[in-house]
Amino acid sequence: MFKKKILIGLKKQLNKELESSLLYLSMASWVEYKYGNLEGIYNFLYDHSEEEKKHMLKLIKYLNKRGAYADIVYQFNLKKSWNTLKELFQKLYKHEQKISDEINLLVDLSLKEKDFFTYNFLQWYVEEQIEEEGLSKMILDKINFLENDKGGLYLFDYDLKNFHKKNKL
Ligand code: OFO
Repeated sequence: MFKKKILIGLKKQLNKELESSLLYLSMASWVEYKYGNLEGIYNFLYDHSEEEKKHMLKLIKYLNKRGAYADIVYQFNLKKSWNTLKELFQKLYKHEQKISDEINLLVDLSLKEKDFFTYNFLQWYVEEQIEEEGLSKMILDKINFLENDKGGLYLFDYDLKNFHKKNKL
């Protein structure tokens, strides 16, 4: 049985993960439409959208298993276009930082409420956010480094394609 504050927090996080999945999906579609030749970048974003869905499913299963119905609320105000690839990846990095803050708050709450099952469950998300933030920062740093270098962008796209194959996101 969850305490009320924990239940609200976990359900909110579940919907944040769904929002993340849709944000990556929206970005993937935009990049594919605008830059059809940058398949490394848009496939990375499509695949990451699936990854976020897995984060959401983990929460759904945890809630349902412990007797709380994991209902889905999907009323998101998603951005649909960006001015540049750089702006898109800046937004993505900010988004991941925001998710990290939310996970931290949830961990803090689980300790305050002495819900050690949830504290333990959330450790997976803590680890994951270190990777997620690091990855989005690494991509943004590379994009910043490239500026308007088209040849560099081509190589970056290739890089991301291979990175993806290696990490099987
Ligand atoms: Fe679910 O980790 Fe990114 O947002």
